[in-house]
Amino acid sequence: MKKQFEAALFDYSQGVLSLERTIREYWHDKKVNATGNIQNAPYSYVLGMFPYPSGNAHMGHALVYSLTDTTARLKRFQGENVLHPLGWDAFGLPAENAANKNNIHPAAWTESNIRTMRDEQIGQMGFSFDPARELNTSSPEYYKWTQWLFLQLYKAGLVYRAEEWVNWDPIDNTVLANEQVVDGKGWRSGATIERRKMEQWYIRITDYAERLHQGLNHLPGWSDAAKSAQRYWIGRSEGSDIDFNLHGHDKAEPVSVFTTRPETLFGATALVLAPENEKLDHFLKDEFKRQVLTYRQQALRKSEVDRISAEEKTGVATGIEVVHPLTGQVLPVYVADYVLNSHGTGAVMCVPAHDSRDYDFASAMGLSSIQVIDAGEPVDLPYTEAKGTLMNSGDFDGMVCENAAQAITEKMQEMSAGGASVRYKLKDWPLGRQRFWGAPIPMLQDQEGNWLAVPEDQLPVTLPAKEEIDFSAAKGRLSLETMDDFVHFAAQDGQEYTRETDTMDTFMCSSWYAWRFLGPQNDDQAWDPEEAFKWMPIDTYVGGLEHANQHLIYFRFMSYFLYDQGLTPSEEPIKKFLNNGMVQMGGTKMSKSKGNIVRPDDMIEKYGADALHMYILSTGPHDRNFEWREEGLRHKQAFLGRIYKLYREVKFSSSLIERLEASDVSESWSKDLLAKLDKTAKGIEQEILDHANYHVAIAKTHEFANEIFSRRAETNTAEREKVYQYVCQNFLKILGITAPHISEHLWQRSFDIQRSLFQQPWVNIDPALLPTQQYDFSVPVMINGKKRAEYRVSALQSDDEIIQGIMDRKEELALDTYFHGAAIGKTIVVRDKRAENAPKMVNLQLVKNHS
Ligand code: ANZ
Repeated sequence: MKKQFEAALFDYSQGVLSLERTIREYWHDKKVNATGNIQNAPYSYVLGMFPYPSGNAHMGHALVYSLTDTTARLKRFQGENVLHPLGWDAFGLPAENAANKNNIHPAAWTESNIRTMRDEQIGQMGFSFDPARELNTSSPEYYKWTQWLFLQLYKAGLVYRAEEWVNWDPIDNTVLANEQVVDGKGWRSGATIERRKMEQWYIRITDYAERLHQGLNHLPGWSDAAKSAQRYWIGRSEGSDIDFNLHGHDKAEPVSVFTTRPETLFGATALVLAPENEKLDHFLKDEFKRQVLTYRQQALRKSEVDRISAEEKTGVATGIEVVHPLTGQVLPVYVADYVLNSHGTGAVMCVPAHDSRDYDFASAMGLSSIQVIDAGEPVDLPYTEAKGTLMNSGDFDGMVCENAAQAITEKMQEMSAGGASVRYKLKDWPLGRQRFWGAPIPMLQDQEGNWLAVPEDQLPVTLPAKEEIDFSAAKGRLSLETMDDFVHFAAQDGQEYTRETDTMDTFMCSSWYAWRFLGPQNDDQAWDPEEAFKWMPIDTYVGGLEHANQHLIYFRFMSYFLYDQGLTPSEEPIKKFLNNGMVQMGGTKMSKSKGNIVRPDDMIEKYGADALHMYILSTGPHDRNFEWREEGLRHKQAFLGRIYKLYREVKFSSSLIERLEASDVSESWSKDLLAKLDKTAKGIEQEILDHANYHVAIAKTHEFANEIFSRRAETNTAEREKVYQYVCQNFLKILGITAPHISEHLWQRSFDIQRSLFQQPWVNIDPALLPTQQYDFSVPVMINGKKRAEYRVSALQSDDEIIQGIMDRKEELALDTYFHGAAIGKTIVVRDKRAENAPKMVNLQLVKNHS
């Protein structure tokens, strides 16, 4: 037995690479992975975050796209239209660095990497990407529309230019957004970030801070981890602004502080400014100027993380004084680096008795403290809880904290010296990068220095081509600034203009790529809004949690903006977000720097793509990190080898058996096997689509395979033989969603069927056999062809009852937004004739209301 098994395994493992290659060619020739467009079928968009074309696909790619591929294949089987594309996030520094080093154009480096990754690495995995939907963000056909989008933001008043403190990466020589600074270091270079003052283009993303924050409450398909990362980053905090007038300068603008604890106002013994805060520079007397400027310079060299986490607080006096708005007392103003310029107003009131940072600072500076909250028992200072009643606070004495906070805030409002305020950590998005390899910002300056937008019909503003670059003059640093033909030009009006030489942050390119996949060859539009209404929001999006503070913020912002422009159907771009875990080896993340990389192509060469695909999905819940074990791959290959052998040995009658149900057979052997098939298929659907438990789906696949192996010797009646063949045919669909090559191969070889396995319907699940309550279940609610909700129905309800039920629960189902300005047209309740006419899907056609 063992010998035989090994022989068969030998067979499969010997032939697997050519088997897989042949199958991929077949899929390609037959366009099996083309995006569906069947009327009245749901539209499902399944997307993995697109890769940077570094030239090296890694195990993370294999993991992300294995998750999307299995989802996409299952949904196709279920008869849905599926969009499952792959593109390239192709602008960025590595290409530019490589180009500088080797005097080649970054485009050439990028293209050759794309070829390697597409044709040799990711291509070998056999993922069901539609090749017609490929895109490359560094191609002029793409970045023309990135520039167009910039102009739409500009027209909407969401782009402005300002001189601000920016994060400066001294290795990559460029500005970075806060999102790209991780623990005080540049996210690519690892350089300690400096602060510089520069004039820059900004996107007013903070206009959307509140909506981005609130939107998180309506994302049931996101993990709590992803939502809280976003919540933290947006950093909404409710509090009050309080104004302090400058002592001795009655006419001067007051200094505002932001506080979450307005009830402690009487405990303020100083006012502290962030070092970068220049608002009071004007009032600095000479004897203080020097120390303030020196301290500022020192602070600029520290990262924000180091500043707030430093145990010893430092600071300098400014000699400036302010007046307490309620006591009239004169308080000193300090500059200290524990106050950040980027938060609140860049100034705080220092309340040593009730805030530990202020307490440390006051101790270091010898400032006094005033206790203003009576905890009801003796406490050590600082007492930081907001529990107790007020003391030393004039008219507010005796009030409990919460009431006092409100009363003091109202008082400030009455005095026009502040009031309630909401502040966000999220900052406007500095867009320009002082780099060559990015989408040029489509702005011009006339000779007087006025900025103008490049007219839309003149897009794209293209990067200089290879022939236009003098590599010897570039001296290892390509820079648009030095390329005169790019910078200067005379327009038709005879005027001379200069172009903006900053290029856009690559996060701009990836903030809208999901829409471009709806028609990447479209020359007339960035995308057709009608397509967006079919496909968006994305049904399943897969990628790393490390993007929660970067890409996902920009992506959500863009979607809100596009929604406001009427170009996409929903504010949120992603219904279900699966954040994948990391592949580890020796307990740490696989990475080049650690030298613990296992390359997917090496593994494919040894075991085949199907084994890799199955292994990687079987290692545990998708969001957990997992330890790489090559042994696991060997097991998967052995498993596939056994299946291969079985299908070779069984004599099938070669024809397709369309449907077989319990009622068609008489032996309990047959009924039982059919029931197990249906239960397995249903279980896998639920595990993948409802619970994202891909590993459990694979366990179920193994379990059912064992059933097939063990029943093989029992097919001794005509009925059993037929049932067995039917089950073997259907098992290939189940196996196909995780091991597509071998399944297609066995399908083609064992049965005389012209069409691809992946163009077959999913296992026909006989509802009578399922243990789940068949009279109370969920059906998809489709609005204009796109699934928008799930609704629980009973098989006994009439069409009218179902439609009415949905209309009554519009809000609960989060469908109300689709009904704004629209009237209900045709309604269809699709029923399943094979399942006692139980409702299967509800279609609502909405028509725009023009009245
Ligand atoms: C007085 C006070 C008294 C405070 C007290 C706290 C406790 P969030 O927004 O949740 O981080 N703060 C305000 N702006 C700051 C800045 N630019 N840099 C550093 N700290 C800043 O917390 C807001 C609180 O953090 C504010 O409330 C302020 O200190 C401080 F018993 O004001 B509080």
